[in-house]
Amino acid sequence: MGDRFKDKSLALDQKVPSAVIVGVLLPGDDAQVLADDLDELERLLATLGIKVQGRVIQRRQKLTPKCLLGEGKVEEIKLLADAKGAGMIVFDHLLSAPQVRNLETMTSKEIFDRTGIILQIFARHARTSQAKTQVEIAQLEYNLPRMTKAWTHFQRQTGGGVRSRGMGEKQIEIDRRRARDRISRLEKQLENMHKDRQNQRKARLNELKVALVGYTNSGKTSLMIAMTKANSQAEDVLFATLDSNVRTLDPTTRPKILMSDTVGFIRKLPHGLVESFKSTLDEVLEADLLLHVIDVSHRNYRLQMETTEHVLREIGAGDIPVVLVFNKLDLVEDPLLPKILKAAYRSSIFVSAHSEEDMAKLRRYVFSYFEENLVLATLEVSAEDQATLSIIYKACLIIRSDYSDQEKVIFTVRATPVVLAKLHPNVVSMQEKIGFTS
Ligand SMILES: Nc1nc2c(ncn2[C@@H]2O[C@H](COP(=O)(O)OP(=O)(O)OP(=O)(O)O)[C@@H](O)[C@H]2O)c(=O)[nH]1
Ligand SMILES: [Mg+2]
Repeated sequence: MGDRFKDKSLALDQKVPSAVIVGVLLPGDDAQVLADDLDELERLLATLGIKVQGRVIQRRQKLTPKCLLGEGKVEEIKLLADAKGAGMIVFDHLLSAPQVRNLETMTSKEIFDRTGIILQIFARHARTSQAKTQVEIAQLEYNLPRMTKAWTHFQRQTGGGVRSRGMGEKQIEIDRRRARDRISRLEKQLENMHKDRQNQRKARLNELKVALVGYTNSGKTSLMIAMTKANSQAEDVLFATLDSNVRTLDPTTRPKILMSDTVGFIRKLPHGLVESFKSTLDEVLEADLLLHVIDVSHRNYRLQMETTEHVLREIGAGDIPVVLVFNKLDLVEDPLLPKILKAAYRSSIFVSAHSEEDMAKLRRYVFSYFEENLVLATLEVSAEDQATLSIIYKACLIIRSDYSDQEKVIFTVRATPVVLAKLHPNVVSMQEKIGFTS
């Protein structure tokens, strides 16, 4: 299959390193929020190696279906892009396929919107086959209505030579059909991968799960590395992590505590994209505890917090217990901020991923959170019952074991209610939830 329609963003692979970015301010919009969104768009572009040479903000009463803005304004943006030598114009606003076509005809520049840029970043950073498949589906769906444009781009690339002769609307129709077929095939593959993962997760029932969630660049991967000393790497680019990584917090604890790192959330992440990343976020849905990581040194940390909370609710994770981890404390100048936030959010902790001491504190916090939720129980197991013994060794914190009887073993353990329910026939006595004291 040709790549020409798979990826509208062909221009990004050519040497077109600069862009002009455009934001629209509608009645009721906050100018500061738009300015921050454009800063973020600039960082998104930097992640792709594209330099922003100019920025245009326009106030409008409403958007036009033809080219979003007025034609005079579009001409002005084109002149700015010409003057700056920018080959691309990137809109912070979602553009329809006809708008892209019209804008392109009017300006002779490559036209992108925020979604197109995010998709491109996702494509670069997807590592596992699951993430790659999800990104390809999202790209195909995004490009499908824009295929005419990608096609004309292709024609330009090939100089209208032999290959493009006789390939008009009909060819585009064929390409579209192929793209749709490919989407259905990929969706089937994804479903199978999804099933495999579910089976893997079943095997992990005996473990406690913590998921790191939060806005992109808040420091999730850094915290994961610092807390598990695993060797994945933190990168100062947006969306460094697209697949959730799972690691054990400390291999010696029973039950084991698994920690997973997840894809970063972002404002204006198109709904369809969140959907297509659902299986990446499955780790979140299955977590016993969420650590919501916030870059507290960021001017917009509150907005970023809200975005994350919103997405969590949207994916159905609204009921999972959350601890707020205010990160990058080393960059905060106001010494009162932690106090103020602590008063507002009781379940919160303040750390710097760069401080070993803080990381030890956060680990202890997670351990004791779970310990507080473990139930003390006495179990009696036949010495022959290897299956049950193996569950106990894997899933319980064994406080005492008594092998004095040849036929049976008596354990005093702490375990989660789920595990004790599974061991129900062996439970002799059980204490209600106990506080952990040490
Ligand atoms: N000064 C300081 N920098 C930090 C801290 N934590 C993370 N960083 C930096 O912030 C940047 C982003 O960190 P990551 O851990 O990649 O962030 P992330 O949340 O995993 O980002 P995505 O995977 O893109 O969602 C990196 O340059 C880190 O070195 C911190 O506590 N203090
Ligand atoms: Mg990350």
